[in-house]
Amino acid sequence: MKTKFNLLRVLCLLVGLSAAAECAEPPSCDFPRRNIKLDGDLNDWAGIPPNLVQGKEHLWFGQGMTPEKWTNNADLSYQWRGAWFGDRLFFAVEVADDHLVEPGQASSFLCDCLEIYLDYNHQGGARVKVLDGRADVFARCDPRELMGYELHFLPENRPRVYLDHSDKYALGKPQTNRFKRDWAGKAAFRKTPKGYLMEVGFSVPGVPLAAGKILGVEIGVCDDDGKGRESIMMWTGTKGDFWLTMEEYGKATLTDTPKSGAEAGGNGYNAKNSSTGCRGRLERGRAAAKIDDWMFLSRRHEDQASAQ
Ligand SMILES: [Ca+2]
Ligand SMILES: [Ca+2]
Ligand SMILES: [Ca+2]
Repeated sequence: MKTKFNLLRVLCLLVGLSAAAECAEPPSCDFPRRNIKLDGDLNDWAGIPPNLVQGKEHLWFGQGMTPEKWTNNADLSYQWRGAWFGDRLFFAVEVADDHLVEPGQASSFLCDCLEIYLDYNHQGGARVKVLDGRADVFARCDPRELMGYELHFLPENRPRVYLDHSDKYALGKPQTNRFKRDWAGKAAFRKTPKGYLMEVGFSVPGVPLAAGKILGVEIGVCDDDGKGRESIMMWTGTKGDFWLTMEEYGKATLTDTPKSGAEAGGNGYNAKNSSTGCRGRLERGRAAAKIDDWMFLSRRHEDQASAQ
């Protein structure tokens, strides 16, 4: 009987694996064409479904961050949306964070901080392509080497912006003026009952936009609750080196017409049904766990067979 029971479990796991395999790609969403006013009021985003980033599957670990330092979705979680108009990209990020802390760490990314990663040609590969053979990728910043961008935004009344590693994201060396001047950039911030929201828009220099264009996108939000950075949550749930490689970024397609929540991709999120749709890599993570389970069960099955 035991053997039959285990065989049944193995079969169930295999069915689960094939279902998960259909969702093995990174997450994707649409950026509808819509002009957005960057004023901290999100009414102009109505009808665009948010991508939900909630739950421990989205945590990235390393650099002193461990699972225990994240309590729950009230400690840190978020949802985000994207849009485009002309040559500008827009992002709205609503963050739940129980303690919004004034930036006080040495680097922007060690503070409460929004990070946007852009693979503007959706080419994957290294985000910084070293031309001079140096070992330390970030020892200098050559604009010709930037295959993609890592942007940081600090949640404060006049958000400081960091564009690249010219000054290694040192807190005291923001690039906000360059963001305004060269990127036609603007960032708005507002406190909310559960945390804060940020609404940002910019034109990536030299990158024209058009309907149908696909961007690689990764979003991260860092959390400092007063004792330094404790957590970062990634949209894709990657556990990889997202600041170095664009291989696992999600896919954002610029579309001409807004779509309803059910059609628009994203996480398939709407208020009544937050668990539908393809969750991309998170499903793959679960699939990996199931493979381990399956191998474990197989071994157990073999053990039992040889014992009989
Ligand atoms: Ca607005
Ligand atoms: Ca927090
Ligand atoms: Ca915080």
